[in-house]
Amino acid sequence: MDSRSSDTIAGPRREDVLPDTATAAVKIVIVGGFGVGKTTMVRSVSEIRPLTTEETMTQAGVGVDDNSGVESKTATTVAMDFGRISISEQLVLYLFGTPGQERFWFLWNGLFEGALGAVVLVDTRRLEVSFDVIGRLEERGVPFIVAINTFPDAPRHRLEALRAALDLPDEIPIVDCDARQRASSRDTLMALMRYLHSLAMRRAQQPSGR
Ligand SMILES: Nc1nc2c(ncn2[C@@H]2O[C@H](COP(=O)(O)OP(=O)(O)OP(=O)(O)O)[C@@H](O)[C@H]2O)c(=O)[nH]1
Ligand SMILES: [Mg+2]
Repeated sequence: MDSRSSDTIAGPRREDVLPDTATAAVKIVIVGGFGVGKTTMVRSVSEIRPLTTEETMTQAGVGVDDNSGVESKTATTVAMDFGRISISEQLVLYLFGTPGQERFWFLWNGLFEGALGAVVLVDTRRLEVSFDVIGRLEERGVPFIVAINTFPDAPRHRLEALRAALDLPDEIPIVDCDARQRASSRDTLMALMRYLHSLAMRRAQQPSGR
């Protein structure tokens, strides 16, 4: 039989194979309102070909989906994004991007399951879409940082003003990012990992161990 026949299943690409040195894997969710750049971030930073579930936005969504502020958007995530990045030879992050349209938010609970932490992407032109997102993470007890995804015409707020508007405690880091840039997305994930590390250290130092 011709070994190159069309029904031959290709093996994994070399860059998709997890290195033998990887000893720890962590689940991270990238969450935020509609069109804040979640899929863009997973795409820019993933070392494997990311899995995305984007569908074209059609007239059927008019009146159902809220696309105010991002009217030019033509596709939206309907289930999740998935990617992977190795932070070191040992540590691998599995990235799950959530859908932003409210009618798909019921999927979030499954995506939050087992997550060590989250990045909340925020578009300062539409801060209000972040309120519910942050509320849900707080309800589920998933630690998170906030990343301001800088769109060209977005207003620049002082950090304290932003913290007050989002009602964030002082300890929660707020970072700037450009989700289209791999280095910037990676820096954002590193900021989350540092925050998670500091939380774990603080918990370990508590006498009760809680
Ligand atoms: N200027 C700028 N544009 C961005 C940035 N990040 C994303 N975009 C653009 O914003 C649009 C929306 O990005 P997506 O990644 O689809 O947003 P999303 O949060 O996954 O959207 P939903 O899944 O529909 O909620 C795309 O056209 C991106 O090219 C950024 O950092 N700067
Ligand atoms: Mg998306």
